[in-house]
Amino acid sequence: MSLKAIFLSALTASAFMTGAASAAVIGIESDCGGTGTGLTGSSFSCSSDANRNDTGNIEIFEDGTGAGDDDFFSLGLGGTLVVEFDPTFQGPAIVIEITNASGSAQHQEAVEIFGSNDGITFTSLGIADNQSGVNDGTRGVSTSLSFAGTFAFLGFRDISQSFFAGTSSTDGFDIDAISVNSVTPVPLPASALLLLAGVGGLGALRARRKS
Ligand SMILES: [Ca+2]
Ligand SMILES: [Ca+2]
Ligand SMILES: [Ca+2]
Ligand SMILES: [Ca+2]
Repeated sequence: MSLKAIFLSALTASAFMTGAASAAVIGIESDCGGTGTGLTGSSFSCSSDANRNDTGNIEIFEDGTGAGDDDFFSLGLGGTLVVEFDPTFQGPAIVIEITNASGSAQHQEAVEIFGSNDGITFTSLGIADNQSGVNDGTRGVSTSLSFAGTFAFLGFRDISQSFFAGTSSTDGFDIDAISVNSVTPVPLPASALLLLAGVGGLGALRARRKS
């Protein structure tokens, strides 16, 4: 089964929340809350807490704004998450991580973030971690990631153990909320539409003359 088919078959409206009025998140898949993703690594271990394996805890915003609400999804150590958007998005992307305490040094966690346009080939966009992000003073650490280009898929792969040697993390990077900037499709100007209509009319005329 192709990844696209997996996304569509796994699509459930209740599985995620969208912040924008025009819902443009068309799929979400994860190792620990679903059936795997195009980013799946050789091994991963998920949280033993079922609530942390619920991707519905991730609020997704597409207007560049957004805030966490303290419930979250744990990627799992080495685990991945992929969200598909339509229309596409551009940077910056914001991800809000949850720490057990403000800037907890015991639960160091990090994630590599990827972009893709086909859900198969992923490009690394950067890394977020809960030690260098902006702490909101309670539990959320916000990281804003700038990158070039537009993408349809946003991917995450937990790298806590390789990024922080000796971390005590047992369930990897914890995602409270995600925000991207949707790329609004540019409508064709009226003159272009008239031109297209004219070209179409010409073709019809030619077809009539030939017959
Ligand atoms: Ca929530
Ligand atoms: Ca955490
Ligand atoms: Ca965690
Ligand atoms: Ca949340």
